[in-house]
Amino acid sequence: MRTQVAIIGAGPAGLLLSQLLMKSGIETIVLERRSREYVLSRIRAGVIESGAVDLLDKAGVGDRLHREGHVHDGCNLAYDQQMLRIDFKSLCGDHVVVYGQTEITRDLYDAQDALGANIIHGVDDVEIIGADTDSPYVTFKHDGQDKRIDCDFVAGCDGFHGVSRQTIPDSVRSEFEKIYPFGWLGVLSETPPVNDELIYASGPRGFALASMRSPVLSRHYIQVPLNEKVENWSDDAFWDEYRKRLPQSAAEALVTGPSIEKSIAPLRSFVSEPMKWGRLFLCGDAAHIVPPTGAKGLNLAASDVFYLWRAMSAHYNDKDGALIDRYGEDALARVWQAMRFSWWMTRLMHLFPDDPAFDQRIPAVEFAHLQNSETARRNLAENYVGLPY
Ligand code: RFL
Ligand code: PHB
Repeated sequence: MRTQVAIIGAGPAGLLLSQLLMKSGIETIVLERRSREYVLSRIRAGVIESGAVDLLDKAGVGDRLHREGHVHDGCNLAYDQQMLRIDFKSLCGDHVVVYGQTEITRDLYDAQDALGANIIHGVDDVEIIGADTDSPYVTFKHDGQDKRIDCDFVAGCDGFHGVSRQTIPDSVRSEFEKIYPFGWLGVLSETPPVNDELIYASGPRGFALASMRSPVLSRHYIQVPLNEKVENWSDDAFWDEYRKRLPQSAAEALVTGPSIEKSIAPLRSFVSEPMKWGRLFLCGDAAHIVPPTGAKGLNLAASDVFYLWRAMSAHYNDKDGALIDRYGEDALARVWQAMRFSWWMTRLMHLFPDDPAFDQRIPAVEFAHLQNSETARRNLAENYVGLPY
């Protein structure tokens, strides 16, 4: 087989890249380890920056998002029962849209089907060969047979556990990592949200987040120790703890019900550099992970895809290779901004019980500063809604 761009991974990064490239007249083949049903069953992000919405519109997959997604002009921080609204609209004239990653993935699959995309599911043993030469290729197993795709470029969109990043030799690659001493226990339930906007709550029992997908579908998270097991959390135990961590008005509004998904995700900050090695380009979680507190994971995958699509369009359609050479620098500049913000918001809102007493005093004064200073709130708002591409 031969194509122009071989894409490893059919998560949001891989599917969106394939969709944008195909619409620009560039050929792709997407290789995905899992089945389509599995990819579509993953419950993940829910807050979409308006820059990512614009990109989904450019890809021709924004219609359902505009119909069914919910525009949020603000969010709330609660600190020991005190609520502070961050009014995105008045502070920076922008908003975010609440629309599940699962729905975005479904919209992308539908759009890719309509374009006749070649997405091969259930592949094993993917290897990227010759990425530092002019004739790279990808080998893999499918239906028990060895296969090979020759291509111009390889896009590594295969998430944190994929093979693409490992293809870059250790001598070239630098990794920057911070592991946090807790995870998020998340529950999805067919119940109305406790509030019409998100509430990020910090208090003596730890962090909680009240989020949502729709007026009848809610997403809830609590901070739990890193070694916690999901089996130890019955629905009742979750709701009891969650209620205790929410501000009173939200706790009173809480409607509980059976969980339809429950899982624990560890929190980490991670960046691998470079994001371009020869003809291999990393996009999304393959190159970086943020703790979910700033809602940036999926949004960063989208901005990487934007830079790569722009670069490849210039290369194929305008015969201009300058943006291809700069892809890594362009993407990483925005990645590090989101790293800083996600780390800062994680420090602000969570308990770090093993930190020195000095460090533990800082979040309360940060919160007081946010309450007293419009400049501080604007800083938060501008980062939360997403820095420009
Ligand atoms: P994905 O979504 O992980 O997709 C990568 C795809 O590559 C496939 N794959 C391979 N395919 C072929 N060969 C291989 N060797 C392969 N190895 C892997 C995988 O099966 C998969 O289909 O990465 P992508 O596209 O970069 O998208 C990034 C986002 O998914 C991610 O940033 C966010 O979902 C992060 N994230 C969250 N972000 C938020 O903003 N808010 C959240 O609430 C939130 N919750 C989460 C999350 C990520 C989680 N993960 C990864 C464990 C909750 C979880 C559980
Ligand atoms: C979610 O709804 O899953 C969500 C929202 C905001 C975050 C993280 C996750 O910061």
